[in-house]
Amino acid sequence: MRETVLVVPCYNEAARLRGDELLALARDGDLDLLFVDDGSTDATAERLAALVGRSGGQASFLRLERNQGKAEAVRRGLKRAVESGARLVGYADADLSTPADELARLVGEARRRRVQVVMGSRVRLLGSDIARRPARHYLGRIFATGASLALGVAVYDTQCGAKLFRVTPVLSAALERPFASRWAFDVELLSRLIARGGRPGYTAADLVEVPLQRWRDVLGSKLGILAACRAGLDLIAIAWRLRVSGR
Ligand SMILES: Nc1nc2c(ncn2[C@@H]2O[C@H](COP(=O)(O)OP(=O)(O)OP(=O)(O)O)[C@@H](O)[C@H]2O)c(=O)[nH]1
Ligand SMILES: [Mg+2]
Repeated sequence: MRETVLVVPCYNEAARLRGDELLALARDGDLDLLFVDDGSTDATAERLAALVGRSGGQASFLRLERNQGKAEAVRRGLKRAVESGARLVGYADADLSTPADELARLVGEARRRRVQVVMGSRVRLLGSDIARRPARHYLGRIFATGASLALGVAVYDTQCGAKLFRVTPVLSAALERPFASRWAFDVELLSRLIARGGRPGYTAADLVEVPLQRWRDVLGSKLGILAACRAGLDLIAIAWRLRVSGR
């Protein structure tokens, strides 16, 4: 595999998957794609097989037999990418909510900067085009405040599905066991990466958020109000675990 591998978790994405744009990103950005078919029951597997077939060896896919949720799909993909010898790994949503050119910019930042983690951040600045439904935006602000309190690090947006990680022993250790949270796993992953107590890990200076110029809320999200509530509970559980057992 190439030095940079982008994991794309896919659950019933036959309709939303932006296959050609992802392949173009791989070609132009000199990276490999690893699709994780998360037990899809629609035509996702067929679409992925076709994409892999015309990727010139730049895409592969991992199939999970039953649906395990985005957290486990991403973890399994990242683990596979690390084991394949990649030096920089990351993940992005199949619907390209974070557009391909923005992903390319994040990859560039991660390659260039001396940091361990680069995260896309949906900051609504004048001059940028972050199209999110108002309810999502405000719920997101509440969630980010909770995430910052839980982590003890000020972070604007933990839930944007575009992140890159330098491959280090700290990252490998963080991917070892499944996440306890299904919907707040990005926060749980960060909690595993940040040094705490005597455990080695990153400081806030090792992590950067890059404000995105463009981001789109793509219809067809499978994240409903129930999942949003569960994400809140997940956050409380993460904060609790950090305070009580330090991990
Ligand atoms: N919802 C969901 N997504 C999954 C699952 N497994 C993998 N994914 C992938 O995770 C990515 C994000 O899915 P979305 O349903 O858009 O959820 P989201 O982006 O976290 O939330 P929204 O802000 O509502 O769009 C997509 O690439 C999905 O295919 C799963 O079990 N459930
Ligand atoms: Mg989405």
